[in-house]
Amino acid sequence: MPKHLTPEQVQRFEQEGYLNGIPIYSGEQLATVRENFDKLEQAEGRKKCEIGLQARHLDLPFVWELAKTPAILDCIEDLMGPDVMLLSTHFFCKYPEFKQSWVAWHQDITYWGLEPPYALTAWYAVDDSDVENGCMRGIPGSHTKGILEHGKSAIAGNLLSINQEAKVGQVDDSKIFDFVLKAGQISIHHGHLVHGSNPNGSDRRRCGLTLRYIRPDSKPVAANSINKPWPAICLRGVDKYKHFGDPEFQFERS
Ligand SMILES: O=C(O)CCC(=O)C(=O)O
Repeated sequence: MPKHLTPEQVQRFEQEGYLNGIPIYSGEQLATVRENFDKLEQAEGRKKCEIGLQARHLDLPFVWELAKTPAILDCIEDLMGPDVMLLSTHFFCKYPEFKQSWVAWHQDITYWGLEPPYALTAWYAVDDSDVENGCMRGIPGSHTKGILEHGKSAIAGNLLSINQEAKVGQVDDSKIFDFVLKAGQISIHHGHLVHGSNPNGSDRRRCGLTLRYIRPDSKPVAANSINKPWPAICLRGVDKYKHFGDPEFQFERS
């Protein structure tokens, strides 16, 4: 039996490549994450917060706590098995004043330099995320089609690290899934799922924290899109491969 998901959810994930609307935090925990992010935003500035906050679980306890939240890890374990490593964390924050910012269609795993190329992302909604403020969107079932060719986007404002864009051709709007989430919920997507997001057309912030998980057998074999070694760490089960060095934390972690 799965630990957190239903067998139907596990099956749906296999078919569609994603799950949506899984409640994780509410009440005080939800508010604490939001307060912590608001402070971080004040300290770092909004431009940096768009996509400049990578691997901050190494210096911010609230990000570390989220990454190892048992309910999230239970879901990940249900989908990938008992050995779970955190590859990294990355905020994606879209503000009303940066009207051009969007995320082109892409598959996460393309530029991560991992072999086997397998990863899952839990996208934690710090804020409510909906069609108006540019929630994530994805193409159901696209994770089964292998890795597509990626080129450069011709449209300004693509937040992805090297302006990558998957060559998906014309996508039928009626087939696209919108990841509408309430703050405190997560979606989970497969590393091969084609996904992206539109600009924020509202007057509200849309902040999400991506938590990237892999199995210990995935090995870093090529350069990656963050241009430094992944700060991967085992959170569940056993890492018998030791493909990654121990990341340095800037606080006494529990
Ligand atoms: O948050 C977004 O708009 C996009 C997130 C994304 O592309 C990802 O999780 O890889």
